[in-house]
Amino acid sequence: MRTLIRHGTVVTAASATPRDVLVDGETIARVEPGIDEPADREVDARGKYVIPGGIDVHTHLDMPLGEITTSDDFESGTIAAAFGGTTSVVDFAVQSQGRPLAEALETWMRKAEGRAALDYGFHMIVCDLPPEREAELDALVSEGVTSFKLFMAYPGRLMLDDATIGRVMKRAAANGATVLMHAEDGGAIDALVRQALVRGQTAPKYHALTRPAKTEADATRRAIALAGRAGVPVYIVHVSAAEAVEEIAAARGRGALVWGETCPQYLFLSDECYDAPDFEGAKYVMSPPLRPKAGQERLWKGLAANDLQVVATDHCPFRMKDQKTLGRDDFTKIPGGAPGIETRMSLLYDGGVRAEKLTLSRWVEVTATNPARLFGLYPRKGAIAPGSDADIVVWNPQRETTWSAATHHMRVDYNPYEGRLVKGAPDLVLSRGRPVVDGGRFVGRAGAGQFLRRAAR
Ligand code: DUC
Ligand code: ZN
Ligand code: ZN
Repeated sequence: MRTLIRHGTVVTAASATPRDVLVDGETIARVEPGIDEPADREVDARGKYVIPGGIDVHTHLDMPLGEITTSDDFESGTIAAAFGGTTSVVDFAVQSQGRPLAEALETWMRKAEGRAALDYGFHMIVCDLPPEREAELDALVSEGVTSFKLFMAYPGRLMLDDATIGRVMKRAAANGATVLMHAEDGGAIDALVRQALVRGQTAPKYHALTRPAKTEADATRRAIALAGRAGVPVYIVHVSAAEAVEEIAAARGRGALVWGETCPQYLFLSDECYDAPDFEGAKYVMSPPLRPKAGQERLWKGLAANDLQVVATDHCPFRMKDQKTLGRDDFTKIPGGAPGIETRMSLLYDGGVRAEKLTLSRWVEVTATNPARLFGLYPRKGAIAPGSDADIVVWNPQRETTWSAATHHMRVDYNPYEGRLVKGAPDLVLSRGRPVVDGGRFVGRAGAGQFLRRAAR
């Protein structure tokens, strides 16, 4: 099957130029002006942008948390992602304490296989690793799982001590993996949480009040120091606080190998959401929490100036109806996380490019190209170039969407951006040359997605 996309503006991380794109089978064959070749399908992209499909390197599909599970699985989640202009996800396999890492990978492979409509890869969340089992990390790298997420928060569950973090980092330095860090000071937060509960402070807003920005900034600084000692690059996930951006910017200024990811919720929503009446604030219970509005400009500037390199979603959906309500009388029991896999590209286009905070190329770079570069997928993904996978979005800058739980495709009963009007949406989404979303309809297939073996550094 050959598809010729004509008369569009091809936007890459480097340029925005009028080009035609010829797709042959699963890959891009030519990117040139005025291609005149026969094709099975011609797409008129006049007035539209032709961009590499979005890559969301931070999702939690079908993820158990205690007795419950995130409400999107690999089918519903990747379909929703496609509607939003994303064509690949990198999700997190989670090690069970004391169990082999390979077992977690197998479990997550089974969750995705036959269900994912888009290509998918995995990071591994490592929550315990005695020295004699470090070789398991090397085995993951050979399987294409080339990044490990570690936690500095959630003592007793996911948090690692500095010695273990140091060992995993050294091993990653040697086997070419990258370390992702959840940077929040778990000890300090736990103390604040216990105090709040003693005082009877149980409402959702206390989730945010017990995780102050300083706990994020302090942990960020420590993560960078530990990574520096081990000689491994560290990618700080879900950066929410201006103070944490300062730590990353300062370290990069000193030449440290550190990258920062933020998420739309931290760019567009603020801690005022926790003042919502009744239990509504639970919609925004996530870690790190939403921060004061005043700090958002620092995140935007950080993205524009390359202090931060990636916008991913941390898509971690739980229903309000019967999941978030588990914490009605105790904020510590509210499952943390919010949906966003579908809304990322349009929010960033509307509130970033149209608002003149990001250039078109930077929008593509932080949503697709950098995620591919940092996680071993480039130039197969994240590029519009001959030889790259034909993961292509024809982006209509005029198409409007009013985000709502009533019409979105994520399998969750609320949308954090309910009622927000955005301009810019995909007209056509191709995954390895095959249409998955066309004119607002899903035309792909659950199970068509392939596992992405990612390269090490
Ligand atoms: N960290 C994440 O990255 N996602 C969900 C919860 C968390 O703490
Ligand atoms: Zn995290
Ligand atoms: Zn996450």
